[in-house]
Amino acid sequence: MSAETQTQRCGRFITLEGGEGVGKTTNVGFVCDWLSARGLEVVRTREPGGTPGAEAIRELLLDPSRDAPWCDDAELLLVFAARAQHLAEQIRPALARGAWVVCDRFTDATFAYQGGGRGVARERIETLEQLVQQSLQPDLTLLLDVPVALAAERVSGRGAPLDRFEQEQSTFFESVRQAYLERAARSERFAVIDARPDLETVQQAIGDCLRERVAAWS
Ligand code: Z5A
Repeated sequence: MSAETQTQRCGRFITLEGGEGVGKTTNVGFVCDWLSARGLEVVRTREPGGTPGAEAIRELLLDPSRDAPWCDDAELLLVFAARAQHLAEQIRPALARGAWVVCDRFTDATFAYQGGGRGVARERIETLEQLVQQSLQPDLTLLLDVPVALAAERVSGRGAPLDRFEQEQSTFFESVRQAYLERAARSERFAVIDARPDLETVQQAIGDCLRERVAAWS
């Protein structure tokens, strides 16, 4: 195994997941502040993206003005190309030096969007996951769960132009949500957070979860 694919881990890896508009970006900041307040070195990042090369791939993936959509395999490979660069350049070095990495989306998003949403076979995604990540998995995944209609209201409330994924139909997002919930039910790595209430209540739940998990790790 190459040095690049093996991570000597001292830090912890926390991901936030969920459909569009559930509050991931808002709450990534809360998680980072919560950890920093405890004296930890925190690296905030996101997927697709997190490094200049991976951000360039993100642009390709999200651009709504493309004449022809990506075929499913191209989309899947672009997602993992961005992830490979992100892991090599940012995530693995940060974990190796003992930083805590907080990432807005990671491979669970691939299982939810490319798997649940587009219908790509789970085995195909698992093959690339193994190739790119080896054994690296998040220590904790906060799955923010909101009904699709409420999430869509929050996205339209922001008034920003919609990217290529945000232009999908609600049936696509129902499949994405279902895929996330099924995945969460199969692994203790996940904490499902009811993200319907006001932000203060949601962040109280996230703080409670972090307190419990971090205590269990120390
Ligand atoms: N994608 C993929 O297909 N495969 C992959 O492997 C990966 C990604 C990694 C880009 O992701 C797209 O890439 C994504 C899937 C695909 N597409 N989609 N859809 P992204 O994370 O950048 O895009 P996003 O999911 O669309 O993120 P978002 O729109 O920024 O949503 P969010 O981060 O979850 O929500 P937010 O911006 O924090 O909050 C939305 C609004 O709601 C905002 O005005 C907040 O102030 C408000 N808000 C948040 N929480 C609350 C509460 N509790 N109450 C009331 N209002 C709230």
